[in-house]
Amino acid sequence: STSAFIFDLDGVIVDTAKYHYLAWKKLANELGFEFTKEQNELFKGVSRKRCLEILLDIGGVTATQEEFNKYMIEKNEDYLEYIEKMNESEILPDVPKVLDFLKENNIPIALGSASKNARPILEKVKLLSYFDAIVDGNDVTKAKPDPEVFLIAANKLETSPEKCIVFEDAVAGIQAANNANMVSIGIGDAQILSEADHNFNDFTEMSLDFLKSLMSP
Ligand code: B16
Ligand code: MG
Repeated sequence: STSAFIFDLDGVIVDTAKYHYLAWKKLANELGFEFTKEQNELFKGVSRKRCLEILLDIGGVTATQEEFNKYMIEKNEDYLEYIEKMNESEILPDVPKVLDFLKENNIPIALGSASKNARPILEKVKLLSYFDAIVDGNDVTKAKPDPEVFLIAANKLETSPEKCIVFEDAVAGIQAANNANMVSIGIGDAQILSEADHNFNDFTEMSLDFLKSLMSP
């Protein structure tokens, strides 16, 4: 089988973390407490349900199951209002260049994201057609650092895990890639993503020669 590339969404292809933050902050304020940008770091790569559990913990708020479900819906509706206004200008630097290069080399490409909103976001920024497979929050039962999301992606691309290269911005995502026996590439702070096989601040720092070197002959 050939090599394949798997992209995380939030923090790798687009910066939707800022919209997640605004929506969580609104909910926190409504519940009577503050939610900071620093605290939002803990939410990266984490499922919506887990994020709400952490948020309520931060605020020291207890919720009934009914309230919990209501907060989940409220947060997502606010988040979707931001997504609605997204366009190509929000694609992170050099992402199209990397996707085009992989396409030119006939390399299969998958998305491996914790988000249940991955498809509409890729549609909004007009990148959906690049992906041969999409695995997102609707497909998985176990969250990163469990390797499930990336293993399903490898399976869909009909390649073996060892042939897969994963781009991730979250610690749990790098761990998930490592747990899947894939090559892990950290996009972001190398100190935070120190478990990755390779590190880059963003795609502008990654040469096409480096990408080529990851492709099996
Ligand atoms: P949703 P990724 C993750 O996306 C985000 O980093 C995380 O902050 C968010 O809570 C999660 O998706 C779920 O998103 O509420 O849209 O289902 O980084 O795995 O692409
Ligand atoms: Mg991410």
